Amino acid sequence: MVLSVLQKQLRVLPLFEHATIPTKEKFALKAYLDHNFQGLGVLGRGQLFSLFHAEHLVEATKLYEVLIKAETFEEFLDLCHQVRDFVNEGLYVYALSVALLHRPDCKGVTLPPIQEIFPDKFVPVQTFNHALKEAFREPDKEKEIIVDMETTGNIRDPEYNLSYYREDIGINAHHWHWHLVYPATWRPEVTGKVKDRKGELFYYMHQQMCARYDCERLSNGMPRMEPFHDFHSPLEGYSSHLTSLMNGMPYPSRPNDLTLQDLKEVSLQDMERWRSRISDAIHIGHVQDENNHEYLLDETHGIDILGALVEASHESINQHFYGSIHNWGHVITARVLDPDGRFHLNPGVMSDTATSLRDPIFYRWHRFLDNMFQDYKETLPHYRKDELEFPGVEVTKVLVSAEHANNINTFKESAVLNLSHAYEFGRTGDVKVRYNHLSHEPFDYKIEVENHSSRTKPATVRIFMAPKYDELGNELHTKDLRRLMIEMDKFHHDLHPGHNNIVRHSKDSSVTLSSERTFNELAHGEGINEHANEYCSCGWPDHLLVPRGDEKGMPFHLFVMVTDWLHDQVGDHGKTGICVDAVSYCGAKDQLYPDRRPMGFPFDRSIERDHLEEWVLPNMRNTVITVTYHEDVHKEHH
Ligand code: CUO
Repeated sequence: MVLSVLQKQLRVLPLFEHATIPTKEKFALKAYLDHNFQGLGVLGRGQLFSLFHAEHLVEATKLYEVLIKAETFEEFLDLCHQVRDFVNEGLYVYALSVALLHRPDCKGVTLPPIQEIFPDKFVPVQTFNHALKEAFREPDKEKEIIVDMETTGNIRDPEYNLSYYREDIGINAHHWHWHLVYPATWRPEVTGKVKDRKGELFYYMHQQMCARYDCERLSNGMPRMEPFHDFHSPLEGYSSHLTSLMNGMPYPSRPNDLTLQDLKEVSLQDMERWRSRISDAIHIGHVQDENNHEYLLDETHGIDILGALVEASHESINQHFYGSIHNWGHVITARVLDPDGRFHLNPGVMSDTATSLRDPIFYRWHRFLDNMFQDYKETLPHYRKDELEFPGVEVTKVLVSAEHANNINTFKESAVLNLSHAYEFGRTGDVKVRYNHLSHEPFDYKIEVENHSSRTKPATVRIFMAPKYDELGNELHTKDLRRLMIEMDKFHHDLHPGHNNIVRHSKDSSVTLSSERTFNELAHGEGINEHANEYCSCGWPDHLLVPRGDEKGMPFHLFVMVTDWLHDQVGDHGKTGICVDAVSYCGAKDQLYPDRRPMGFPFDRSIERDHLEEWVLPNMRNTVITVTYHEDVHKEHH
């Protein structure tokens, strides 16, 4: 019960109801009386909190560390009550969420969906307005009201074709939760918890988001994205139609052809300097800390070191020298309309992890960073045969079983989002928004494997997909193909001697979140479950597991590889069973990343053959399947 009180702390509405008007003096007094509050209350209420902005992060880190370190649960709760009326609203929700995820006495508490806490970060303002009007017009105050989500553009902007994807509520919520689980400023020495391979996961999760975006572009007949590469080139425009509930001002729209400007905190020249220092380090093969101590970018740790350096996170070897190129990239892009703050505009969507995926520049920016990571991967040798093979194991057949064999159907599905937890409509009936999202039919992978030995062999099954053809209809070669390979699933399976039939359902994917409970379900106690099905709200949405494909049936490679689990395992997977639902992109909470291989293996390094078929070994199998999009089919989400 106490835990559900805590979940309700995350409701934004009461933040307005109870807030005494905070004054600097009042807070200064509070900070003076209690050292816990020193350094808090810096970011004003109503300002948009950005967890890419160094100063905001310092304050948020201070708060979540205080909350995590509170010795008893009562003390923790008391601190929450004391601070919520004084600190910035967004910063409070972020810090409390991080604390909830990491306090041992909050085990089993499920975070409410961020889209219900801050629907203004997910729903266009004209839809809010529409909902308000309907709520006002309807005399029966108990009646539920549902309005349809408005669009944010039209097809005169070719990028609008992808808006259903970029503005999808599930992927934006995933991104918010990912950054909660992996705060850039996480200090294991203070919190007592090490986040295994955090830098590498930063690289891999964002690499996969870019790969998935390009699969979606090709599905829509669009060329793959053009990576960002020049800090002085004009940018494409974007309008999110979002307005902040916190301060009533829009996330500004960016017209076409603006160029990035210096901020007082960081200049474009700083960014360019950091880029060349990182690039030099990659080519020399080591980075150096502030004492000129060198760290090799070797096969085992190189990518983890680089991920932390590029982000930059607390683990960066030398933030002073290599900067914080990724985080400032978000901020500098978000502030392109008001770089010196003279107009008091909100920053654009790029500054917020719950909104940044909406903007086409997000993917181009992250692809630019990914190109650096790939430069490093290019310095590593190709995988040798003995690193790829699994002697005595042969994958003989792979089939996707759905309505039609080796075809997956996709379509649009509608779902609803409740606005009533964040917005006061003056009625008891809920006010909801109906929106459409892409989805796919459920399917099974049927994989036949021969174990030619006489012993049971524990195995890891790895499944990837990538489009067969590029935007011009040419077959993709491994050089480009490997960067489009999206992870679909990865799981453990014991191979008995002889013939094995493996059946795996799409819902069980290690990439996706199995389900998400709404605020109302949580309020009825369904969110607290200390024994089973615990998860941390981080995970790719199941409805976007499969790229859209096209109306004709778009060919995709379905690549299956079986490796030796005895080699892959890390020793403690499954130890506690907390948050192990979507491990591929989110890791396993408080555990080692449950796969010893480099993330993205075997496609993380360049492949010496042009054609996938020439490279596959008996423990791999490549099958071509189709993904068919049905414009006319429309389903309700249950
Ligand atoms: Cu997740 Cu740039 O880190 O968005």
